Amino acid sequence: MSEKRIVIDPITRIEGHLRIEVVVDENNVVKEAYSGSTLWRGLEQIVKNRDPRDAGFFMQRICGVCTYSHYRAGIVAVENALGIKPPLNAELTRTLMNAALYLHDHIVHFYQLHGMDWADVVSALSADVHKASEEAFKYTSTPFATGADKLKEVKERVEAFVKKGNLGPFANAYWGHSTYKFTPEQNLIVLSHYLECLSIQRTAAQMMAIFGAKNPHPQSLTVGGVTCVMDLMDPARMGEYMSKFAEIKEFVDRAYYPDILMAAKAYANEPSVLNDVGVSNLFCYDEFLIGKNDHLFKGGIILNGDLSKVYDIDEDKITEEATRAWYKNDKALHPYDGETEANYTGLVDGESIDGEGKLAHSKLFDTKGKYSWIKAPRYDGMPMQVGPIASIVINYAKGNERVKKVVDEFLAKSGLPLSAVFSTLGRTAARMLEAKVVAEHTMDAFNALIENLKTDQETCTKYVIDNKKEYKGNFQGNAPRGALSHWCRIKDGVISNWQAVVPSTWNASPKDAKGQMGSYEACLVGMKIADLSKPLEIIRKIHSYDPCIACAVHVMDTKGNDLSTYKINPNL
Ligand code: NFE
Ligand code: MG
Repeated sequence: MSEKRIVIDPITRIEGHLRIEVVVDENNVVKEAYSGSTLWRGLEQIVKNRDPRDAGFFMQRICGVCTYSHYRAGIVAVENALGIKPPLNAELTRTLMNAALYLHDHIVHFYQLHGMDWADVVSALSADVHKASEEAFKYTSTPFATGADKLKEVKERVEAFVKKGNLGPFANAYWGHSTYKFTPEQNLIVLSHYLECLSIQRTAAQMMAIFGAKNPHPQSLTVGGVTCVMDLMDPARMGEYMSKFAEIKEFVDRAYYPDILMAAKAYANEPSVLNDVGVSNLFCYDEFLIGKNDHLFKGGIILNGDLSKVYDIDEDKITEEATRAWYKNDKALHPYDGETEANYTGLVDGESIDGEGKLAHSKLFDTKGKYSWIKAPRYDGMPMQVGPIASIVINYAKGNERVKKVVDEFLAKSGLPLSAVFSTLGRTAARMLEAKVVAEHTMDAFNALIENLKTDQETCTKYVIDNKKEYKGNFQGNAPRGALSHWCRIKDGVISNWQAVVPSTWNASPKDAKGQMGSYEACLVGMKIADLSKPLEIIRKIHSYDPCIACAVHVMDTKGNDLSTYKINPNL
C-alpha cells in the first residue's frame, strides 16, 4: 500500500483534545487531512433554562485560557438581548482586562506552547554564550537575553535537566529535526526567553486580577457594567495596572518582537512554514474599544486572499452544520437556531505509522463519516480562517494606520513582502504583531478611562428583565485566537437557547456537506514530511493557529447519563 496514515493525538501542548490524521502518498506528501476533537463538553446545553444574568459565569468555564473572552461574551450577549448599553467607564475597563488577556495569551503561546517548534533546546546546549549575546543585538538595540553570564546560567539550568536524564517540560520533542533552522546561539536566545516568560506571564495574570479580582476566571463583569468600582477609584490600583503593563510591554518589545524577527530571517527558506495559507477567506470583528466609538481593530471579511476588497459582515450569513461532526443535526443552522445534540459514531479499525516509522494497528477516524466534536461554522456557505492573521491583514487592507505602522515596520526589518503572511510563519508573526499593536495602544484606553472618570463615575446601567417578553441577542468580537460570537435567546426569564461559535471551531472545523475543509486541514494538504515517524512540520503548522479545543467544543459524563437536574426560578 503506497498511502500511509499518520495520527497525532493529542497535538496540543494545552489541554490537548485535538487529533490530526493525515494520509500521505509514496513521496511523503499529504494528500488528505482530518482535524477532529475527541472531547465534548456541552456548555451550550448546561446554560439552558438558567438565569441569563449567570450566563457569563458559566460561559467562561468553556476554557481555562481565554476565560475572560467567554465571560465578556456571555455578559455582552445578554446585554445585547436586553438592549442595555454599559457606561463608557465599564467598556474601557473591559478593554483593559482584554489587553491583559491578549498579552498574556500571545506571549505564553509563542514561548510555552509553540516556541519549541521553532527553537531546538538540545542545540541550544552547544551555543557559544558570547556569540549568542552578540547575536541578540542584531534584532533589537535593547535585547532581553543579553550578557554572556546570563545566557551561561540559562544553559547550565537546562544542562542540569539533561544530565539527570529528565528533560522535564522539554521531553518528547523531535530535537535535531532537519526543519529546525536556528543556530545554537539563536536557540539559546529563545530558550532564555522561554524561561523569562514563565515569570512575565505571572505579571500578566496579576494585571488581569487588578480589575478582575482573580485569574483565570475573573469575577468583576456583570450584566450592565463592571463591579470593580473601588479599584477604578483607587489611584494605587490604577498605578499598579500601569506598572505591570509596562513590564509586559517591555518583554514584547525586547524579546517577543526580536525573536519573531529572528525567526522570519532564519526560516525564510524553509518550505514547510511558507506558502500555506490554509483557508484564504479571512474574518475578524471590531475589537478593543480604546475611546468613544473608536476600535483599535476593525472588522470585515477578505475572500480568496484578495486584499483589494474588504466586505462588511452580515450576521445572518453565519451558520454551523454537523454533517461530519458527532451531532444529530446535519442542516446548516444560524446560531440563534443552532442545535447541540450528541450523536457519537466512534472510530474505525485500521493501521497508522508508529513512532518507529512502522505500520501498526490503530483506531482511526471514520473519514467517510463523522469524525469530530467540533461543528463546521461557515459564512455564506464558505469556511473562514480567523485569528491574529485575519485582524492584521484585514486592518492592513482597510488602511488602519495603527496596524499599518506596526506591520510596515516589521516588513521593512524582515525584508518580507506582505504576502508572506499567508503561511505558518505569517500566522506566528501576525500574533506577535497583534500583541505589539495592543501594547502600543493599551494606554490610550487607560488614559481615556482616567479622563472620563473625572466627570462621570457611572459603572453600571440599570435594567429589568420582563419575563413575559422574548429576547435574542449576541456578542460578536475577537478573542486571542480570533473571531468569537455567542448567541442567546431568552424566554420566560430564562435562557432558551445558547450557541457559541468560537475561533478554534472556525479553524479546526471538520469538512462540511460540500467537502470544504477548515483551515487546519487545508493548510496541511500538499506538504511534504521529512520523516514520517517525526512529523514536526504538522505540529508546527497546527500550533501556529494556537488551537484550543476546550473552547472549540465548549462535566462530561462519558456514559451520557444525566448527573443531576436543577430547576432555576429567576423570579425568586
Ligand atoms: Ni480556549 Fe479561545 C480564544 C475563544 S478558542 S482559547 O482565544 O473564544 O479559539
Ligand atoms: Mg458552539
